[in-house]
Amino acid sequence: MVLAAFVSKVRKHDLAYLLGRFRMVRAVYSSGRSVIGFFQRPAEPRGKWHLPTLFPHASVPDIVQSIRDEAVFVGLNLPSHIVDEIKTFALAEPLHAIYDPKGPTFHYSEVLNGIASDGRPMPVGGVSDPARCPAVQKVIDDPILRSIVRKYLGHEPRNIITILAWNFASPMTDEERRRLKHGVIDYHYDVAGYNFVYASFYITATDRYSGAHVMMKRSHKWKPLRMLLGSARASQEAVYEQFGRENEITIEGPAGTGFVQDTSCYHRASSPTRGDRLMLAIRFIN
Ligand SMILES: O=C(O)CCC(=O)C(=O)O
Repeated sequence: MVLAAFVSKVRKHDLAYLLGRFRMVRAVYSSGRSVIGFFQRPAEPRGKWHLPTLFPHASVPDIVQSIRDEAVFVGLNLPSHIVDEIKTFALAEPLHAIYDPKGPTFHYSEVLNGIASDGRPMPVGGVSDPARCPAVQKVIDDPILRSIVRKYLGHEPRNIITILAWNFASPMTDEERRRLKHGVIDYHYDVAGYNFVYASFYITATDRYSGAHVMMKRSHKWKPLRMLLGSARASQEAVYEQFGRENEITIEGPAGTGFVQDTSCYHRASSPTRGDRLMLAIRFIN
């Protein structure tokens, strides 16, 4: 049964979706990429490594070690001028509904209690191409962040996907949120490619009532076969039973709080009920 479901999923996805969930495959991919990278290494490092960093106090080895051990490092925090610039940008930009990306756009100020002014329920609203914001681009290009990513993955990532989205507080039920494609409120692990690591930053102060990110520490290291071959989603009970409730953390913090995560761990967003959350997520893949 589980195998049949897996095969059918594989048919609908690609090879990376089939293989990227296995730690061994990720390790082999990484080693291959670093060997290729060694021979292709340019005389001068490519990119914008000469830029000043936004994280002058970060210790790259400690952060990488924390992601290896725990699946996350919390505390790669953005300076307030960058937070302010990103927030101003997201307040002014047209947003699209997560469940209707080609539908009518709306602005942050037009959403009240999770309802847009045209009456559509709105769990999440995203900004198109957020790297247009110079402050977002500075975060993407940050030499310390890129060094963390390179050292964790073992190679330079080929794809970077940037998401800047508001999660709107509302009395909406979780069932309604799921129906409106806010399925990440349920525990799941990501299979974004053969290898990946994400950096996320709260642009608004965030706690458990305003959509805090929740995760199971160390669940990136090993999963039983039924969790690897079956759906990437799992019930809270199954995750607690497998990894221990004591390993669950809720990441709360002031605006600017940043965390770098191996999202092959079980994680989820919480449903905001009392405050909106604006989060910048940068996905470094393959
Ligand atoms: O929004 C969040 O806190 C979680 C997002 C997430 O789970 C995902 O993108 O896979």
